[in-house]
Amino acid sequence: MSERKRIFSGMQPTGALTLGNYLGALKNWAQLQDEYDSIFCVVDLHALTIRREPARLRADSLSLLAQYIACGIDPEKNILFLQSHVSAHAELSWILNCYTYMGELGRMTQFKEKSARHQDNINAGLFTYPVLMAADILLYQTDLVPVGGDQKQHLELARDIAERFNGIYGDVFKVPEPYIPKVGARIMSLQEPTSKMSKSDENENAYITLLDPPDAVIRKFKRAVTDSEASVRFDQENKPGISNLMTIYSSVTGKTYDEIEREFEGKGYGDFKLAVGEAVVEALKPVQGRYNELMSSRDYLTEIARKGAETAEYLANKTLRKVYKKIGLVPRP
Ligand code: ATP
Ligand code: LTN
Repeated sequence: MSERKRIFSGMQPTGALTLGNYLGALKNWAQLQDEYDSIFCVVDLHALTIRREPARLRADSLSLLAQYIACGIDPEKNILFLQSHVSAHAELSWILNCYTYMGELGRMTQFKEKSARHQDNINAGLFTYPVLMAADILLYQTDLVPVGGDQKQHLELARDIAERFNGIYGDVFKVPEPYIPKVGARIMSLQEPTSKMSKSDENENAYITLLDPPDAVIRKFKRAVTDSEASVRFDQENKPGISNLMTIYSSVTGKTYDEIEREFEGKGYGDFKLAVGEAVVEALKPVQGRYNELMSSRDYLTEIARKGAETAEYLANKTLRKVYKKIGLVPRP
């Protein structure tokens, strides 16, 4: 690889991606891929923290790879692979567990939220999830990690772990920086605009997926929860629903909030919701077309994953060997 700076990011194969995943992260991956050496991972090991049907997990993993490519991630220019194909992730994760404190992990908002939501399965993996994420990032000497706003805390922990480790053993890891978009870092639920749009929401009217057909997209936007004031104006605090729709519209069309306010001056919410829906349908059309093509060429997808894992493994093992040596494990004769 060249001397360009490096990006690493990943998503869990837990079903079709939402507009939140796209606007918060994937759109930036696509924009940054020309400037950076990029590694994009399907983090299938992370997805095990929630009980899944094996066949579903298998199908979702290749489907996620296809969604990355359909959203414009070029498999010729970037490394695309499945986390479980490179064993260094699990290995470094164990090591880093020994350099991470219970207190730090207990403070993670995502752990608190997920353990409240899955009370019947608060497993140790859910607790150490951010350590595996730190391993993902640190293995590749990553400069920049493009993610949505909800991952900021996990990234700060990854930085703390890297600095702690480097403090003891010298410069082993590059300390990564987060890359979080100014607009779209936190797309909210269409039904409950004060909580995050999430693909695991029980109410499917709460989220738009990249694979939703046009009529579903329009219907979900029409039903989006708003306020009773009937003026299209950005005010996150008092008008979270409308502000969220404005964020989506702005991210998809590139229009500023001021331009949007002017465009819908004197018009009702019905017109605005329809315009947002139509803009999203337009944006998703090419993505869905490419996705369907890719899903019918399974061999092409598995070949990308195979090649990606090969390169990723080479890079990851360089770091892992260095770590093993630094901490005093005897090199394999
Ligand atoms: P969950 O079902 O737990 O909500 P998720 O949608 O957060 O899962 P992940 O695979 O964990 O899915 O997240 C992938 C990426 O999408 C991360 O970078 C995350 O920050 C980003 N992301 C997720 N939801 C949103 C959202 N509502 N707005 C902006 N970015 C988001
Ligand atoms: N925890 C992330 C997914 C993730 C990730 C990563 C993101 C796992 N490993 C490495 C960036 C870099 C999430 O979005 N829930």
